[in-house]
Amino acid sequence: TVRSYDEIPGNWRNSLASLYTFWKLGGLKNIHRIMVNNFNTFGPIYREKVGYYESVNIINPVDAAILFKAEGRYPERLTVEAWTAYRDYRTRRYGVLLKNGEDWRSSRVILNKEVISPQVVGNFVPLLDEVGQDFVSRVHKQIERSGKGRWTADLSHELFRFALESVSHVLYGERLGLLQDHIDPDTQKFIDCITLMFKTTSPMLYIPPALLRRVGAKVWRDHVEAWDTIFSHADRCIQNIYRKLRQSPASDGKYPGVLASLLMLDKLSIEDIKASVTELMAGGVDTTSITLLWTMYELARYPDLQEQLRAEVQDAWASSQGDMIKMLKSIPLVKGAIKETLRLHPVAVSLQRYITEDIVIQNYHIPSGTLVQLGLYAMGRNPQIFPRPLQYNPARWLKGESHYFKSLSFGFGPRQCLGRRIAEIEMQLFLIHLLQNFKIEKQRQVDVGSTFELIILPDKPILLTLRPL
Ligand code: HEM
Ligand code: 2DC
Repeated sequence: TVRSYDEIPGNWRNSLASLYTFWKLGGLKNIHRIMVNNFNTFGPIYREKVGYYESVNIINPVDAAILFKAEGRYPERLTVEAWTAYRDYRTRRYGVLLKNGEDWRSSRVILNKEVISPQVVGNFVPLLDEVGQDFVSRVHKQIERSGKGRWTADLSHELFRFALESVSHVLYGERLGLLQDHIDPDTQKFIDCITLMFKTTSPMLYIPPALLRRVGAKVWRDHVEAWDTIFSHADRCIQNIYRKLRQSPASDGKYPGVLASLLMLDKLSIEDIKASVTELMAGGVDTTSITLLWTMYELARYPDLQEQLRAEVQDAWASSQGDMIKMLKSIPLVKGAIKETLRLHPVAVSLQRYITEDIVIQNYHIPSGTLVQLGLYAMGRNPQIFPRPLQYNPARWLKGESHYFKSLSFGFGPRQCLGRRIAEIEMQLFLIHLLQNFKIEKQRQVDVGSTFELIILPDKPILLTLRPL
């Protein structure tokens, strides 16, 4: 017999007890580890009430499958209220990230065609390849300058620039020039504001932004300022393309980028296009850059694995004769490495859906309308799900074993990450070029942990050394 909703284990009846564990385990910046701790205490399903939202948390791939079957026609995540509050405050339109219902679906269907459909993503390859090559040139130049035959740095800033240059090339069909020595201060400010926007979002998961706004709290003011900068900078980029397109409509058969394609398609209003393209631009910076930084860190820790990957890349290069689309089809271990990085260091601590029908998970009844969260970070580190979970082992994604609902770093189904294909191609090409040119090394004995600032980030700077092969 199925047990009732109220029998689900957890401290949900006692918010004070939850608050105590929350605080004792380091609170806000530790959410991912608190979730691991909760699964260890309560088992594979628990119910909780933290701050103003209540949820049921699950960890097993088979349970994830049940969850996603009940997501309905208009899948909905936990609303990040800070983000909607900002748009309401400034009377700005929601983009695809924040829309829901039919409004979301109609935008998403059109965006899918221009951003993740197999018919268009081939167009992104030469654009992203060019940026990858330029990153390598920049590193060679820095090595030369150092006079030491190597370059040691906290590469996060370089990677932010690389990621913004990449996503902009795809969105606008134009280079911003961020891999040159001198970077426009407004662009640097844009990059800094994305990080600040994420950082100021996390406290507002627990304290309602409307309240913080009323008392004039600093986090709210910083959050508003961050989004203001993001929107005004993105607006300038968008206006620039819009103006050019009106002066001389592209017709030379060259792929013009996502924004121009959307404008020419003429199926979304300009305001809708602006809102979603701004989200794509902002969503395309910290996500891929940090994932690449973690990947370089892991490859520096496992030099033999790094050589294996390099060998795969060299073989693929030889057999594809410079045809990058072909090349991307023959690097399974590089792709496994990206999956492996996201298993241990996911961008999103959890995936969430409001279920649209009653379901049974772990023999508990969960009513329609409940917010159910899959603990992505906890799942990736669970030894029952991934044997020897702390081992960075890209080959685990190649073997014959089942990967049923285990590869969920970009989410699942029609509401999954819209930038997924851009992100994947960008990261694969980056790693190809990097491995073909440099050895990646790290300082001895520095173990890097992680911290939650809405997305999961390294808790200290990662110093890496790049040495020409
Ligand atoms: C949504 C992860 C890069 C734009 C999401 C979601 C996840 C995610 C987990 C929620 C999916 C769900 O609820 O099922 C990642 C990871 C990335 C990445 C791991 C890179 C390593 C990007 C990039 C962009 C982007 C590069 C923009 C170019 C978006 C947008 C959504 C989204 C717009 C909302 C889609 C919707 O609500 O319909 N991402 N993301 N992401 N991501 Fe990403
Ligand atoms: C954060 O409890 C923790 O891809 C919350 O590129 C639940 C939650 C809801 C939505 C998630 C968010 C978490 C993490 C960051 C995500 C976001 C959806 C999209 C966003 C995963 C897990 C992200 C980083 C987008 C951001 C685009 C934005 C800057 C315009």
